[in-house]
Amino acid sequence: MAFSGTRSLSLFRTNKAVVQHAASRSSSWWSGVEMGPPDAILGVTEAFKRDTNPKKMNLGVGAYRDDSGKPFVLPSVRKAEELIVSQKLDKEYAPISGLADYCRASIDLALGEGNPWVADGLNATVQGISGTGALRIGTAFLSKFFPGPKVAHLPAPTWGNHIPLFKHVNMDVQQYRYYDPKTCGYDFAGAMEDISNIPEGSLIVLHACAHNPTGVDPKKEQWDEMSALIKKKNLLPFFDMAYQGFASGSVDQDAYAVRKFLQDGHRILLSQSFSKNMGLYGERAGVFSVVCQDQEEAARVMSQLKILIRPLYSNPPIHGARIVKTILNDKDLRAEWMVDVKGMADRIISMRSKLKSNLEKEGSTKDWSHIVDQIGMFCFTGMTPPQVEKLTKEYSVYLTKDGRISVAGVCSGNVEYLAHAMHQVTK
Ligand code: KET
Repeated sequence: MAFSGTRSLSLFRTNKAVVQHAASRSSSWWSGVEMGPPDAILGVTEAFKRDTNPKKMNLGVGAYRDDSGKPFVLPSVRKAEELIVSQKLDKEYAPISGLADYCRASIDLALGEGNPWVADGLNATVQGISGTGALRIGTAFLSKFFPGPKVAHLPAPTWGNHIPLFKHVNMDVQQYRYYDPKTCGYDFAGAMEDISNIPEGSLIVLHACAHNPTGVDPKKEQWDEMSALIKKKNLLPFFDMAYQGFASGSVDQDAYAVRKFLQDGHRILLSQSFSKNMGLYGERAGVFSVVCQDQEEAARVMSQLKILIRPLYSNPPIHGARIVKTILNDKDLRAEWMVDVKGMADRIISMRSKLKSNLEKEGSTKDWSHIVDQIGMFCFTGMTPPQVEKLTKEYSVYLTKDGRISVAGVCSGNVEYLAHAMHQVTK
């Protein structure tokens, strides 16, 4: 128990004190607080850290590792940091909405340089505490102002934290078909049917690219059809873009859906994260935007976003945002960053094929083609919860219970071990 030592010990010295202690325990403020479960994703890292097996692998959280299995700080990020330090900047508060030039560079990255929506001032964009914080501002805004049903329609499955993000603001969650376990691919027909049954004027959440946890994205033509249907049903699309650049290696290609929906006349919500594509996990650099009808509406929305943020955390941290804007606004650093992103995406792709070929070498007769067909950081392996449990218990390979592995955590030195372990538990 985590009670402070000296005080509770002195209470035990006399019988009277013991009685006092017991009485105060039963009437404690927090006696009704139940022990909660560990987080489905971050709890995996906690368990991994406790394991003493030298062969252990953490394929739980989506965090990129270099080919020797070490956390990776992008060379472009290191350079940006050196530039920032050399400028001896102050540590004043950021505005409530964050650093303006950071917000501008970020939304331009998503919507494209010189895009008409930013040029026309239609976006209300604020800095968020990374992707999660950006989503949390979004859910707070929706809960207060969304005129449609207070229900979020999410893909099945979706990133685990999406559900509590909506529940925390008292919104309900429903899920539309997305993943087909039979093909380990996108259930386009099922998704279209379910979307066509969502009540008009509702909210739909879409993963902009590199869907988590499945690694399965709609094709361009499928996005086009989804956009048309979602327009017809007058649904409000909320794009979560946590992996721009990680699917294809190109930030522009990965923004296809977001830009296409805007071109088709949708007014969207958008959350962005630089955790993955700049490797800024702990810096918490994110962005939330509402693309509005006109400038006057954008100004009203912006005023309310600031009113929501102020009591939540007042204003956001500055260091990560400075890194991002330094990279995005400097031609050479930006070009170097694009190479860094492509390098990370390519290393993941090469690990996918190595994992598949090593499974075949092990003698596995299962069809593992989805390992190479899926994209982004994750592979939804199809392993069952008992197989996952065995993989962790007997081989110290840590992953989420749904069978998702972060391919970004696999490297040349452990891919054979992983294939061996996966074959052992699935044969
Ligand atoms: N959206 C999605 C789809 C997502 O996968 C994550 C993170 C986030 C938003 C938020 O990222 P942030 O670090 O707040 O910028 N996903 C990984 C980490 C996590 O669960 O927190 C993961 O799924 O492993």
